[in-house]
Amino acid sequence: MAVEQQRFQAFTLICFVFSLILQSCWTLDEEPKWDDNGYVLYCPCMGRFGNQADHFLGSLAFAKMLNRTLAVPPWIVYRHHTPPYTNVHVPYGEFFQLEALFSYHRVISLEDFMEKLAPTYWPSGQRNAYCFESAAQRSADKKTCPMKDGNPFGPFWQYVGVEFDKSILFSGISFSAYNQPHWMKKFPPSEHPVLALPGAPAQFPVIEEHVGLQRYVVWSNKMVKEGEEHIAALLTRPYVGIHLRIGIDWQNACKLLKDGETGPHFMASPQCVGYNRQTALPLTMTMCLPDLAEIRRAVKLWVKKTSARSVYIATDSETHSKDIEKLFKGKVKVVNLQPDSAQTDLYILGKADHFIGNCVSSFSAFVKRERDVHGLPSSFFGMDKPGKLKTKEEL
Ligand SMILES: Nc1nc2c(ncn2[C@@H]2O[C@H](COP(=O)(O)OP(=O)(O)O)[C@@H](O)[C@H]2O)c(=O)[nH]1
Ligand SMILES: *[C@@H]1O[C@H](CO)[C@@H](O)[C@H](O)[C@H]1NC(C)=O
Ligand SMILES: [Mg+2]
Repeated sequence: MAVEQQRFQAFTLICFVFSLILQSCWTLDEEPKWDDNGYVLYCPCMGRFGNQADHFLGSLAFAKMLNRTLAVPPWIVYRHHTPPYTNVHVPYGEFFQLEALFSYHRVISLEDFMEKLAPTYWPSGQRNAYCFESAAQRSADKKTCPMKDGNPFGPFWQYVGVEFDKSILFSGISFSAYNQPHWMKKFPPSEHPVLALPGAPAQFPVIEEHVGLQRYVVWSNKMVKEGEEHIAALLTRPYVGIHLRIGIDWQNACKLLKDGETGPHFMASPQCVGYNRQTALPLTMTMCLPDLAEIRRAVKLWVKKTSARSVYIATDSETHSKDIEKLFKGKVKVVNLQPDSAQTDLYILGKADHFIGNCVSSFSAFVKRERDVHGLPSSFFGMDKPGKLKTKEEL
């Protein structure tokens, strides 16, 4: 009996301690602590996923530079041709692990920031918008930041649940490391706890210094599971993944290059021509908009080099799968999924044994950066060896 009772007491004690631990974990999880060094908020309001990802890396670096917590925004997905025909705001954690960012810098999801911190520490009535004077020039009184003007700006802050009370303008300052002291002096966190910006505090394309931050962008378990299932079901290794960026918007973009209205630095192209403007390699039309002949040439080359048994085609429009199949007389399986979510394509391309991307595309750039982190090989249409002028291929 006494033994029974002792056991019972020990059990209660253990339960009690356990519940305390659970409780404190729970409270930690429920109540993130306010950061006295302040926050950076921004709208990923420029471009689609690839552009937003480039901007994300720069913004992460900017927040770290100011030692402010980054409120990580959702991805803006434009669904104008499929239901619900509006912008969808996808929390960062749906695609990637928020926790993986912690090893670089302090972050919180913008959704959590709004739900758990904003009501107490950034209440309505104290919500300042920060923007360049030049941006405010477009407003009626020339002094108001255009935070919610038009799409995607309006729907974004609507989703976040923010009305801005006041605008604070700045000029003659950039987001580069050189300006760090200026930012600290101009906007000390004690007086400006939350820097809310209409766009990313970063450049497009991502600067060379920040390319490596890709290592902290780690797929969510959900994406890994889904992606791995597709790979297992559809593909036989080794497989070559290709990104065909050839749709009508891209044809129009590449016209600028054709018409000589842009130099070798055009959108994401520094990833293959080099970041230095003085030493950048030429950017050719084939690199921007590969024709069928180039697509066939490159696929054939890399399938042969890697002894690939399948080819995965991700595309913004046509797949050219019949033409590619013909190259191998049925010996190589040619797969395209045309998934509902572009991230599925990104995942599968990222895991390929070889990747052929489009040098000018930031969608390709995302894949290239991720593969570089993991030491996986990539090339581009029109450039078999990134960063090298001509390649003597021994096919
Ligand atoms: N699923 C899928 N979508 C693509 C593909 N290529 C382009 N897209 C879509 O087109 C968008 C292109 O915009 P962005 O990501 O900014 O890259 P960029 O315009 O090529 O620099 C992507 O975000 C996708 O929504 C592709 O291969 N697969
Ligand atoms: C950066 O911010 C963190 C959290 O607020 C703080 O603990 C740390 O001391 C700060 N670092 C510097 C260099 O100010
Ligand atoms: Mg784009």
